[in-house]
Amino acid sequence: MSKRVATLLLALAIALTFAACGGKEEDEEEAAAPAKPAASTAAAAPAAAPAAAPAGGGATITGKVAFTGTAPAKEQIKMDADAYCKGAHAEPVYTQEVVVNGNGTLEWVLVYVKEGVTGSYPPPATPVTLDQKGCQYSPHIFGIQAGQPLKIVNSDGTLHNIHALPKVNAEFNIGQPFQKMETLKKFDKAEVPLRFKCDVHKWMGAYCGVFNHPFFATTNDQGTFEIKGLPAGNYVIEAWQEKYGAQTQNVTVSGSETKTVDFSFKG
Ligand SMILES: [Cu+2]
Repeated sequence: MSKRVATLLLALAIALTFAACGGKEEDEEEAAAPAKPAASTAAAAPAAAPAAAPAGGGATITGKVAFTGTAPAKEQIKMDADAYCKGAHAEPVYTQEVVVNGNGTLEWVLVYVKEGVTGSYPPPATPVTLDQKGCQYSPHIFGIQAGQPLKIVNSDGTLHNIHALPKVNAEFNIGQPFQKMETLKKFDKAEVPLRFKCDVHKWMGAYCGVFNHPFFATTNDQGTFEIKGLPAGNYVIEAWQEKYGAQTQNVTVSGSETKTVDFSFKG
């Protein structure tokens, strides 16, 4: 019995020692953090720059992309050419060139700051994933930074080949014959739009915008978008839709305000 008590006391003592050490380390880190900028003035600045916050600000641009006029008839994709693709869907699949949401807005519109960004925004190390799933690209439209990794994934048990068709970046065309294959690519220069197609399944298509900054978004199934972290300034905002083209609007933001910029495309 006494041996057991001793063991318990020993365990408690060890636990307290660890807790004390942990606490001390935290305190040291907390104390060290604010002191850093003062201690290592100019030399530390470039090292800190790649973090998410550096040149950014606190303003937000949000809005929605409306659709007016007559929506084009939904076009069903016939996947009969590939039994795997056909078997991957229990429900009919439609093209995503024009997707009018139930609330009269458009999905898959790329909205981005076209002009006005100053400062440097190094590309994130985190990749953007472009999946091939059910013989469709996911996402259909997306933004990526120049130099940011693009992870191309084949979630299907059939051959896809991903054929990027840039105008200013380097073209590539790679086959992914097996399920779960992954390929990392990147684009070096800003370019909007940049098309992808699959030479095996002619219905497969996707677009991305390549930017030198992180201020871009794609409208969702409510037709809305949000661009956060903008520094104060005057900006030209562009909305690009693959069938209806591009529209621009000017906006000025300051501080941590949120400005609304709505667009409307006519069918
Ligand atoms: Cu394919």
